[in-house]
Amino acid sequence: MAVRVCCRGNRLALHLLSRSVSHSSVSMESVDELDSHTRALFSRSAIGTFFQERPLLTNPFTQDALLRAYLRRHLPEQEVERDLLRFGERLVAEIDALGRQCELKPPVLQHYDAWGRRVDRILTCDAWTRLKRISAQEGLVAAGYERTYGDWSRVYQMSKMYLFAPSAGLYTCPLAMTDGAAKVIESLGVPVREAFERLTTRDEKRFWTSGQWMTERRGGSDVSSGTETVARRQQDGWFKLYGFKWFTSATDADMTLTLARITDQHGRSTAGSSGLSLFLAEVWDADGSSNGVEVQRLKDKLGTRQVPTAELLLDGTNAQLLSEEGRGVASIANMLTITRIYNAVCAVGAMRRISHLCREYACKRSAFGKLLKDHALHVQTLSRLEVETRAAFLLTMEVCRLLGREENRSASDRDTLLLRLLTPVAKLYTAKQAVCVVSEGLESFGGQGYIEDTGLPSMLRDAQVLSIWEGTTNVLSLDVLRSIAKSSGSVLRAFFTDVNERLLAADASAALRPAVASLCASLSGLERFTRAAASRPAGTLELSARDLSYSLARIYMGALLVDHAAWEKATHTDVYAALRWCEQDLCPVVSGDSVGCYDPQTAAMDTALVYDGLKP
Ligand code: UCC
Repeated sequence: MAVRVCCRGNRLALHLLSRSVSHSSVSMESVDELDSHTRALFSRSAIGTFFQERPLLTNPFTQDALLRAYLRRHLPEQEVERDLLRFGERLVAEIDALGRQCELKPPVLQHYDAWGRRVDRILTCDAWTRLKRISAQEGLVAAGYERTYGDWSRVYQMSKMYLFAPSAGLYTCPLAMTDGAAKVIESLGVPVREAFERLTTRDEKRFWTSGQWMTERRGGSDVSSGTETVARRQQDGWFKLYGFKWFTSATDADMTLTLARITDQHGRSTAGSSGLSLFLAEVWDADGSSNGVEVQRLKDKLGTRQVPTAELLLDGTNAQLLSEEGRGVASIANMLTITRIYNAVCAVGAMRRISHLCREYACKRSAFGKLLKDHALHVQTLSRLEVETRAAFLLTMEVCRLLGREENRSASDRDTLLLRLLTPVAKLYTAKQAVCVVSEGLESFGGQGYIEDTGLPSMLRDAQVLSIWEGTTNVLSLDVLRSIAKSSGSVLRAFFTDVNERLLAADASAALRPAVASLCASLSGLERFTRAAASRPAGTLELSARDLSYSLARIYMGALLVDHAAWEKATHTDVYAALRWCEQDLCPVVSGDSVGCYDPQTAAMDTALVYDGLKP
């Protein structure tokens, strides 16, 4: 009732307001009248009549022109389209709200029960538990192992994951590790059938998630010298683990893969990478008590607050050896490949979501007399975000395609080499893009982008982790160098051949010629740089690693955009996106080299600059 009275008052006040402003002279009487009606308009619960419409989430699959075109081109199964259409509706109607609840109700650690017993329970909200069930029902991990679509199975699975990620309250984190653990078990061929079956099931009652406990206090990125956890062999062939894990994500998982050093009968172990072995441990015993795991505390993080991240003391945790002794890092590398691909998928998912929200909002927000969508400068900004998102999408999907081919045993040698090279490239580059795109996206909402209960700020917080976990940008740039060195340059030869073939195929298109020309020039420059780098002073390659990785990413993304735009059913927007992408510096490593960025004296100058003025 009160509201209705207010509304009537507002209408009257508006009428009077418009009457009064149309007269040049206003009597005292009408000022009073105006005053009282203005009070009716702006007092107590009456706070004015204008309320900005919020951006609405609608089916993210139907809204996604590039995803739909990509699938029409490569995986035109009706069944896939129907599933993604249905899933898109479920995301809007159910999943998105669950993800938001996970942000609002972060996990807590209960150290003791009411009677003083140490219990170390990680209490998560109902929405988190429901997301686990939904993940199983939807086959979000299972689809990667059912291989229903042959070479394209990973593309199907990751298309779904990409739609899921921005609504899922970081449930993608446990799914990434679950998928990674399944991959390790499958590739090592070890007899842990129950674990594998549970990680890859669609049965929500049997579904397990896995953790990945790699990081220790000394460790961080340097897992090999930083891992102190030891494994003592038991009579029955199992091991007991003792150590302290400093960052364990989604610690409510059912099982985990972890690294430890096997000790001999005198308690001695081997230092370095060759001393590390890979273990599987179930986190909880059958009675619900933990398997020798004490949760010290949960981490207080910038973002990913939905995910319980813990410090763990392993005090006699029963574990099964999975790898050959001393082959821990090489064995867990398969998990890293999967989690790094997930990272890229989630990065693109975040970019796509913010771009869609921005463009939707621009259709309903007016400023300076017209909708934002009619301000050319605003739309130019959104168009730049769109180009970044498209490039990131195509690179990420290509990596998923290569993974699918490898798992379906149809990968050529070139596919395998490209998968090795492009996995770290995609992870490191899309993570950086996601931070920039999400940040710019928030800005396009003005002040509202900075307001917590719009749900927008958490997108930026969560994007920031993408360049940190699963290997920072520099660690992954060094992984790019590792892949080049380990393959004696074959990964680069595969790269050059592949890009050249794509460009040749696209050269017939006149509209794409400027993009192709720019890519050809950049590719030649990159080839010259990598050939010359071998004979340069030690340290040159390391100094150039980040710019080299960025060059690989930009050139490959350009080649994929051109390839997509050259498809006979491509649209003029596909061509425009390719042209715009190729206008930037596609090969920053050549630009950097031309101004001496990787010369030995530059390293000394960098040091002098960084430490300028530092007092001992
Ligand atoms: O756990 C974390 C958070 C969990 C959350 C997961 C969710 C993510 C999903 C996101 C979606 C939202 S964060 C912690 C993650 N930690 C890391 O990523 C570690 C970063 N550090 C590295 O990557 C380093 O480069 C190390 C640890 C791999 C370096 O180890 P080493 O032992 O010093 O390196 P080596 O000696 O070069 O490599 C040892 C072996 C070699 O094989 P062999 O012995 O056959 O020559 C390497 O070729 O491992 C092999 N190897 C690889 N193989 C190393 N890296 C790779 C690779 N990337 N691919 C294949």
